[in-house]
Amino acid sequence: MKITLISPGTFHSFSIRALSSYLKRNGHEVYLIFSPDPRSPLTVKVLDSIAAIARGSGLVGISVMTNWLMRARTITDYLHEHSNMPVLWGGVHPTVRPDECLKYADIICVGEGEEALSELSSRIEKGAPWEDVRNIGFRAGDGIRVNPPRPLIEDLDSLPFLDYDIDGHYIYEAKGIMEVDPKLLKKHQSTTYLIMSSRGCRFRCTYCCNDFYKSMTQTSFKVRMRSIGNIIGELLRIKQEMPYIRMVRFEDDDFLSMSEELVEEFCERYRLEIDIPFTVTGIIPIYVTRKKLACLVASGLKLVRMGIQTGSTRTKVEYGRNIPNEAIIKSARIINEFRKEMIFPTYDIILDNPWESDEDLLQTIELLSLLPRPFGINPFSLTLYPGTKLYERAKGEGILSNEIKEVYHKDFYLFSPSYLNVLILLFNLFKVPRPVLKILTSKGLINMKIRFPFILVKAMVVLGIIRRGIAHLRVLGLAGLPSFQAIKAKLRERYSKTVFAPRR
Ligand code: B12
Ligand code: SF4
Repeated sequence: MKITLISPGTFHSFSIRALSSYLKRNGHEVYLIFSPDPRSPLTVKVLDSIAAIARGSGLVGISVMTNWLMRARTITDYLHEHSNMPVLWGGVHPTVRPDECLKYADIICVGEGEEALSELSSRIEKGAPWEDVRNIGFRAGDGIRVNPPRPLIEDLDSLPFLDYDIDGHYIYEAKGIMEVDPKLLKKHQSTTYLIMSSRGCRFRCTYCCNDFYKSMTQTSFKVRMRSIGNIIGELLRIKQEMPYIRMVRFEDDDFLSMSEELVEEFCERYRLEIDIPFTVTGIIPIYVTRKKLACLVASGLKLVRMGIQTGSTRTKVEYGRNIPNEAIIKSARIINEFRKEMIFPTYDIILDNPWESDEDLLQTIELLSLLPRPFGINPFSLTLYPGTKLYERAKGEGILSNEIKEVYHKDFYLFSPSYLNVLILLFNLFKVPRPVLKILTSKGLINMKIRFPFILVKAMVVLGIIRRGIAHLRVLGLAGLPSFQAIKAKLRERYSKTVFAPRR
């Protein structure tokens, strides 16, 4: 059967590439459409082209994160107006908000999609009833019906690699839809290849979807790992098919939860068979050990991004990640031992938490002042995604007055330019000397509740990017440096206005 899958906001969609390979292996004909930019306008021309590519599909599937809901809706409404193809939504938002998504989509998939979509497609193709397929939901009578979840796929090695065959792949941008050819693939792929070696996380932070997933599937805190051979196999293929890849980026929720023995096995094979510099974007402090780091650095690890989120003892408990500051400092010190071989690490910090007091933020500032330099900060404005415990708390306390604005369309890069937030951002640029910090954190100054002009925050962010660029050049030269296109896209993603409605 012909199936068209759409990623409305990223070219690096693991989900639709994984689903596509799985469906192809089961004999289906799959077309993929990507929007590399979640803010590119959905013009009527673009929507017409999507409808034309999808024409004749037995199913059109859209991957939906919360911030893509309106885009998914625009595409779905258009397809409903101009065709009779059933539209199926899957991904994190339909999983946490099935009722809301079924106002627009004909069918939804909750949780993992490979087996559910494949079974659904085969049944539709044969004209057989599909209403009992597990993980699938649909409108029934006055309400909705969501079938029971199926067990998670335990053997990740049994899944085919991501679909990077460019036949039948399209990209849409404001100027229209283009067929992916090797040149366009290279342009959007840039020089970095994104990979996941596992699914799941041992934690269940109260602002993250993992908490919901675990309750839904009644699973423990297990991380499902691919075998090292399987990961190396994917990368060997990429090395051969995309010789321009200069950097591999592991996007796992928690890459370092691997045992030291597994890390050693990975490092040995990676160094011998792949030998491309790599970065790891998801690190939880308690899993950092000197042995793991030394081994990874010797195999080409060049950058790590670690989640700190807060230095406040109280907030840590509320976030469900009670990692003591001593453990964070210890991990940061270990990472710092490798500063000559690596680009300085970056640490995620969550700002704008409505339940945090000045005292909590001062504890975060204190923690940052104790971390060995150099490092950078990724400041995020707390976004209360549906399905998370913090969202439920905020709803219960009446904190969210306009969910569309404050959640669905929230820009988590745009944090409030308050005095203490800007003070935290200073650590992204340089070491703040203790005596200066003492003055800056004095009660008198804090109580003045100064708010800086937003342009200052933007300037600080840009300076931070320049600082990272210089560090990158020092360690890696031009290898793996994002292309001008990629930087432009990133800045656009951060600072341009989102367009949801179709434009004529
Ligand atoms: C890798 C990743 C990314 C990648 C790719 C994102 C993507 N959508 O493909 C990148 C780096 C681009 C990214 C960016 C962002 N991400 Co992100 N990301 C992840 C991460 C770590 C893994 C997702 C993944 O690819 N898993 C592997 C694939 C195979 O699984 P999957 O996506 O869940 O897909 C399966 C099912 O959901 C289902 N499915 C998915 N789509 C569809 C479609 C159909 C038709 C069907 C039938 C089934 C189906 O089947 C798939 C296969 O089993 C998750 C955390 C997590 N653990 O899920 C966060 C997560 C998805 N990201 C999140 C967020 C918030 C973002 C950002 C908005 C901000 C940020 N933190 O950087 C940006 C958005 C960028 C943008 N352009 O809009 C949130 C989303 C929350 C929400 N409610 O929407 C998550 C859940 C993390 C969290 N905080 O809870 N992200
Ligand atoms: S550690 Fe990261 S991925 Fe894991 S539950 Fe917490 S926020 Fe989510």
